[in-house]
Amino acid sequence: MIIPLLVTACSGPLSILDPAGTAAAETAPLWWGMFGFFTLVLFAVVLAFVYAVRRTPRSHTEPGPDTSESDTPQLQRQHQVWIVGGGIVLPVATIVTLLVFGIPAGNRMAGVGIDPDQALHIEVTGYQWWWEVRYPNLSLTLRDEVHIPAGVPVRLHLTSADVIHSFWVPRIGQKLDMIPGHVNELLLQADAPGIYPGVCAEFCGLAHAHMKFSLHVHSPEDFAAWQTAQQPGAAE
Ligand SMILES: [Cu+2]
Repeated sequence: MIIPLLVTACSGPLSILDPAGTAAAETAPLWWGMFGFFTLVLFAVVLAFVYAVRRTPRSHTEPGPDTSESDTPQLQRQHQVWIVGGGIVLPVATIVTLLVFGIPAGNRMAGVGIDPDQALHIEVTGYQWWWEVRYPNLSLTLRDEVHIPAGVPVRLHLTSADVIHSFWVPRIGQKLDMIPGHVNELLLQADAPGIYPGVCAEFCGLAHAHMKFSLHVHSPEDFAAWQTAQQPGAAE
C-alpha cells in the first residue's frame, strides 16, 4: 500500500527522480543510494535505542560490595569498539563512499571534458519575476521559454538583473544560482524531445512561486527548423 504511493510520488513534471536528462540521471541513483543507506542507519539506531531501553542492567553497573574490578578492561574495550566503530570508521566510510560516487558525477554534470565550442550557447537573465532567454548566434530573445535540441550538450550562461534567482529544470539537470553582476555556467543535456517545466529555486520576492518557464526540447531536425523559422524574414 505504501510502496505504490511512494513510487507514484516519485514521478511527475517536477520530479528529480524521474530523470529525462544526463545530469538528472546522475543524481537520481545517488539520491536512492543515500536514501537506502540512511534508512538502514535509522533502523539500526532505533533498534539500538530500543535495546538500550529494554535491557536488564548488568550487576557490575550497580554500586555495592559485589562489584568486581576484573571486568573493567573488557568493558572498556567494548566501549572503545563502539566509539572507534561508530564515531570514526562509520562516518569516514560513509563520506569516502559518497565522495567516490559524488565527485565523478559532479565532474560529469559540470561538463568536464566537453569542448565548450561544441555546445550550443544560450544566455538567460532572471528578472522579478520572469526569464529573458537570448540566443546570441541567432540574435533572438525569448521570454519564459528555452528551446534546445535533444541529445546535445547545451551551455547556459546564467545571470540576474535584480536579486538572486536560481534556474532549475528538475527532470533535466541540477539547479544553479543566477547572481547579479556574475555569470554562472550550467551544462544541460536532455535525452528526448518534450516540454519540461522549469522553476525559480531561490526565493526572490512576492511572485517567486509564479516565476516559471518551459524548456522545449526538439529533435535535432526540428531544432534546425525552429532556428530557421526564428530568423528575420522567415515565413510566419
Ligand atoms: Cu526568482
